[in-house]
Amino acid sequence: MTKNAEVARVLKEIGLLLEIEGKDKFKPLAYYRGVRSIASLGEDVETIAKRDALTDIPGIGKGLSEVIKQYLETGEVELLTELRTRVPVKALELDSIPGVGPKTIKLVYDKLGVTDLESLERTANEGKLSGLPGLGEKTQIQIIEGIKVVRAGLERTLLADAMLAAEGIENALRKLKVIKKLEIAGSTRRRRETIGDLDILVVATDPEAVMAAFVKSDGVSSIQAQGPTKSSVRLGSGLQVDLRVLPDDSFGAGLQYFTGSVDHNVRIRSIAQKMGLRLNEYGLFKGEKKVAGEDEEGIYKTLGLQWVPPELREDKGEIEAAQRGELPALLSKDDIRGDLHSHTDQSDGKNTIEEMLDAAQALNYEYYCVSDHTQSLTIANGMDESRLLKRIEEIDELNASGRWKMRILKGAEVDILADGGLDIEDCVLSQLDVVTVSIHSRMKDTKGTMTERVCRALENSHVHILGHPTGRLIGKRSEFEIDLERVFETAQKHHVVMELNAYPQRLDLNAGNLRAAIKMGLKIAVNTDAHRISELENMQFGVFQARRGWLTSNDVINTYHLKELMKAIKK
Ligand code: DGT
Ligand code: CA
Ligand code: CA
Ligand code: ZN
Repeated sequence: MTKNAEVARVLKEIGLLLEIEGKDKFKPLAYYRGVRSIASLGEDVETIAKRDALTDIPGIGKGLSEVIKQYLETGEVELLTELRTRVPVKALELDSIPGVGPKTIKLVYDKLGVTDLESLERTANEGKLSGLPGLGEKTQIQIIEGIKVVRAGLERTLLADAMLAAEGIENALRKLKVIKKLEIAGSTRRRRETIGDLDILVVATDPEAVMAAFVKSDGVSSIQAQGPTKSSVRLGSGLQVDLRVLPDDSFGAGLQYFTGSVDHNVRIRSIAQKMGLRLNEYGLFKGEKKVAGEDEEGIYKTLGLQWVPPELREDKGEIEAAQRGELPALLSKDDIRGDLHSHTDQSDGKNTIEEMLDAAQALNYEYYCVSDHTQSLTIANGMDESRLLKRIEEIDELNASGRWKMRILKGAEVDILADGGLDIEDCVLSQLDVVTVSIHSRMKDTKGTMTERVCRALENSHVHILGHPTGRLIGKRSEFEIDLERVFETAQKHHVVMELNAYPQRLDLNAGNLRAAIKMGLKIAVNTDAHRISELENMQFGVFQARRGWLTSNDVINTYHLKELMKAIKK
């Protein structure tokens, strides 16, 4: 992992504290500029520092480069330590609240002595914010809402981040010769959107050696408990990791138990009881005799059930389906034949179209759709009709060049305007292979207005896909107010596909929405919305979420061969 995000955070905190201190108007701006350029770097900042080329990065001058060097070499920055004593404000924490920026932080610190999320919440609930200059009743409500969103996100970790952390620990542990088996269990195995803590299970010939190595893993910041069969540590990111050593002959029972969910397990245990059996984390027992437990399959089979994929273990009907032998054949990553939503440097993507195509080709895709933003999204440098027409021509040439075996599809992510109209003329839309429409503005519209807006957009006869239908960003922004049932009905009528956006912070639609959508006969497109090469890998998170929504390959149009895909989206 690169240090870029860490460095950006350090610069951001310095900028914020300088602005709150208020001695210099321009210095904070220089730091914010630095944050933006470090955050969008294509290269590891540490590598650049080693070449002594930090000042070559646009926006990084002598002063900032010294700060970055100090941080990379010592893990600390003198200026930041001093600032934190002079201005005892948890600036990053406050800044992460939607609707709260440097100006507000300075104001509430100066006038009310607010220093962190808790004291801000208290003063907001007491109604003290709305009396401040430039801060009305409405902003106060927005801030209270924002704090709720942040709180929900702070306590849990995004699946993608948790899996990355798990992978690091797993790789280190697997190097130990004494480890015979290792599985990640808990909510991570069930691929929930967010993870409370990591649960790792192992079988080992020397448990003490495993525990000793585990508590010293990279990234561990504190040891919560260390015992012969269970240890817990906390990582620098705040994520807790539990490691359990299980006996080899009951590994399946332990894996089943610690995968959860609790609700699923309660039901499974009661099925066992009704059969005169007893199930716990050591096995399935008839009296004293163990009848299953070495592997999970044996447990489910003995209980008269199909083996249940972990993504379904939420007691949402999977047990009944498993009893009837009717569990769906869930989508798998190998079923995916292409990606229908991606960006390039034509709008706000980081890579050129050629770079994105090379990366997509390496994934063995049969087709790949390039879908940059359109004109009303000015911050993303969206395309107008003339740029889009040029893009269409360019893609025709790229297809003709024969450089890529896959078919390059002509697309756009077209903005839905305030009234539900689109910001590209129909005569241009009609020349595209795949038209995705999305909401990127006025996200606070009332439910009625938002539903009307989206439905009207879906009525346009050139529209194929509704992008990230609820607009949520996990831990950052709630879903828009929208009547999804009506949206689904309209989509069904006008033959529009729903997107499952695989971006780890979006995962939009969620599992419940997906199930509702396919029940109505809608089709789904699982798309990465990649803005850079590395994000093409996010397809896996879309597939996990699709599985949690009970989707089979037949429900997902980008599992189809090109010909069938084109037929499926044809209006
Ligand atoms: P999380 O960590 O909040 O994202 O969710 P989980 O599901 O990973 O929950 P966690 O870490 O507390 O426990 C891991 C699994 O262990 C859980 O899914 C089921 C099992 N488990 C834990 N406590 C209990 C319990 O009291 N009863 C039963 N039946 N199972 C439990
Ligand atoms: Ca857990
Ligand atoms: Ca746990
Ligand atoms: Zn979008």
